[in-house]
Amino acid sequence: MRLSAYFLPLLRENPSEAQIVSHRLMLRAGMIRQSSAGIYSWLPLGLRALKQVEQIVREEQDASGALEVLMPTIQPAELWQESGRYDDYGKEMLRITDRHERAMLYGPTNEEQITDIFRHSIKSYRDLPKNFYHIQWKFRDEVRPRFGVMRGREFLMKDAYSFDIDKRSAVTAYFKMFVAYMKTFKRMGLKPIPVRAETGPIGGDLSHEFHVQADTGESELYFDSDVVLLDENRIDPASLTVQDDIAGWYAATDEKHDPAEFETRVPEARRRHARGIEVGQIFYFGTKYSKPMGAVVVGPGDEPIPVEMGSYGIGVSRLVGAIIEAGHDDAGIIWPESVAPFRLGLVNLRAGDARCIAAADELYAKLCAAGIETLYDDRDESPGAKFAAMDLIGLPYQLVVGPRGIDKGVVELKERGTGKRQELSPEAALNRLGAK
Ligand code: 5CA
Repeated sequence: MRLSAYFLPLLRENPSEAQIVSHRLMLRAGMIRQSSAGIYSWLPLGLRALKQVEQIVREEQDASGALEVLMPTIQPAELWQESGRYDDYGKEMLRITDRHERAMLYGPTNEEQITDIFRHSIKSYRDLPKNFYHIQWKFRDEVRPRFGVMRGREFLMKDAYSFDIDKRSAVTAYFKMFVAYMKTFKRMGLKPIPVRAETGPIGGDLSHEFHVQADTGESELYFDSDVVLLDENRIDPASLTVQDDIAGWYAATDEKHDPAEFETRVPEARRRHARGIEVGQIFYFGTKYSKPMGAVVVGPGDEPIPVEMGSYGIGVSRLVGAIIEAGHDDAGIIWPESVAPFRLGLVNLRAGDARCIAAADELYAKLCAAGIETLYDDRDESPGAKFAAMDLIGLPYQLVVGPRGIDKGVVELKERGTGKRQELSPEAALNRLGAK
């Protein structure tokens, strides 16, 4: 993509409304634009990052065996009246009346909707287990939307819903998701901290939240620093002791924190008290929705069995902010390669110089041919402005073409994360980037 033809409305100044670094950087890098409180448009660069995050989430959900569906954002109130949550949910729910005076709502979550789909089509224990997920916009009329996409009112969530015949297999489904979540967040370059959590308005008695440690996080965590050693590849979701294995590491939100247990179980040197950003939460809640809504299957002995359910959320749009909180420096964002909106920024330092244009155009053509996602700064701007822009948007690599390099037959390759620079022949640079 040529920057001259792109839409990248960078801001020079720090926007005064942004209190945390990810919000500041997302605005300055032209990724998002606020529409109203807690509601954002995603501009081209931001949308590319959001799609990258979404795709990793999708791949790991698919790998876990969950089936992708797409449910609507607008739901009928009757479904929520059936589960009993219509009145409980309170002012966070955006209630809408259609032209026929029917009560509708903009979904804050989809337990009722998926249970309705399930009960209409799945009638036998033989069709279980099942896990359905979708990646869809949600609306919660938060009292205090803040920190940009971190606590929005409209936000993108991946939510999955599992259906099982009994508690044992429902808990297996729960820990399968636990493993999928660890893999998902690690692929994004994060160090997820899974903690025991309260279930809140979703309900149930088993829940974990997944956090990214950050001083700007809204949650307070107490954990054993060894929790980062938890290796999801060694968790067997079907084992009877899986809960004990995971409980082996002390990690809890402040609501679930037990100071006495913390002191007995965790040596002082490993006790951590830190803030975290909640990027996902999983719940096992048994028959909380299946019973009132009649999601019942016929069991092996022809007996009716209300199905055992769990639900599993990931804050897809929040993750974009969380990844930036975890990866930035004074100059701007530092994207992990897996979620970077482009892999490479190609910079022509002299937009008016025929030799530079020819060399940069040729590199650009080769990079495109090799399928390397490149943002090509071909604008007529000062070198300083170009370097600052590239550092701000934080693509993993920068390839710089300038007149002095051309005289020597070299280009400069810079790694954004380490700041390491290297002069290479154009061929060697393409090689390094895997384009040859
Ligand atoms: N139905 C369940 C699981 S599918 C559920 O709604 N869980 S949740 O309430 O924990 O939300 C799932 C994830 O969405 C959270 O872990 C968080 O990462 C994200 N999220 C929740 N509220 C917001 C918000 N206001 N802005 C951005 N992300 C949010």
